[in-house]
Amino acid sequence: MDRSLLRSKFRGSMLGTGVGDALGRPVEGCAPRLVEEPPEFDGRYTDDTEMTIGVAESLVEVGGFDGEHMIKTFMRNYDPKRGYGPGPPAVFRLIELGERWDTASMILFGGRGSFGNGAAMRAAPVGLLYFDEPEELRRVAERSSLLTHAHPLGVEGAVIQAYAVALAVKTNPSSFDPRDFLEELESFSREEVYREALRDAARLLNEKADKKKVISRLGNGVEAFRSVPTAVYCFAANAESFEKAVLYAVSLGGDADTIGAMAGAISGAYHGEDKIPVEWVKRLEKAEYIALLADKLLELKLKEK
Ligand code: F2R
Ligand code: MG
Ligand code: MG
Repeated sequence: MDRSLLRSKFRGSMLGTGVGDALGRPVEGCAPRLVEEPPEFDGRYTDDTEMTIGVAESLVEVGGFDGEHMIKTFMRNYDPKRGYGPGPPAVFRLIELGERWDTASMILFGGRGSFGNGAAMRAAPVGLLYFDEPEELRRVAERSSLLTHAHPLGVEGAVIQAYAVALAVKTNPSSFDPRDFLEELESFSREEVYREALRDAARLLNEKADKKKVISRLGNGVEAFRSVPTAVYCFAANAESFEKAVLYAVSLGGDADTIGAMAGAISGAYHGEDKIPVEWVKRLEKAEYIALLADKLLELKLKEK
């Protein structure tokens, strides 16, 4: 693939995360019926984008994955005003109190670890850097997830989100089939909960299901398994337009910023930067820096070759 197309796709995915997150922020936690109009876009992003920036910064600064560096980057960037779930800040506190960085997340939720979508929502940079190396993608998605989300379903959510971004980078929109896309994700997944949800997503596509049915079958919650397949579906059912995919994602309400961020990451990787409405990118906080991180991820990718 030519370098300028890859650059546009890397930028599209990173900016798409920020745009989807900022668009969903004002309606996070709302019932879908309250999100009938597109929310006002003020460009302010939340923990989803802050952590995605952290993943990208760490991969770029180290030149690959280093768990201790990545968790310290999350801790350095942590701004409580960004609306974090309870899990990650609890892990940061445990580490500050002397807990080991590589086991702290396992203490959460009675020793089961978190299955929240907090690792999946930040997985786009992993999907970009390893878009043509599926085994390495899985390894890094798992290990970067484990830093805060140790439950197998939290981890697998991050793997699927990263792989969806990777597939979107590789896909040429002129020959895209959403059913093949869902099937490939399903065959990559190692957890039956996700395989079943991805099969459900394909059925919903065939049925041209309404929003109520999509929410009741796939979910719009904070659990990774009730939001990652939903975000994938939002992209697959609206692949013709970035704008349509993210507006549809946030219109589902519930965890709207996160479903918006994940659908935006996939859709942005598929369409590239130029298909994201210019007004949204102009208003997005730190858009230039986010685009620069995308460029640095691409430089690193091309250096590896
Ligand atoms: N936290 C929010 N939004 C709340 C409102 C923010 C408000 N607008 C504001 O500005 O203050 N959003 C962000 O959190 C979600 C990601 O959460 P994450 O990082 O996964 O957190 P956590 O705590 O690990 O998991 C979330 C919840 O899931 C349930 N849960 C997880 N594992 C569980 C387990 N093993 N057993 C039982 N329950 C489990 C818990 O309720 C967790 O608190 C994103 O939406 C992001 O935008
Ligand atoms: Mg958020
Ligand atoms: Mg959220």
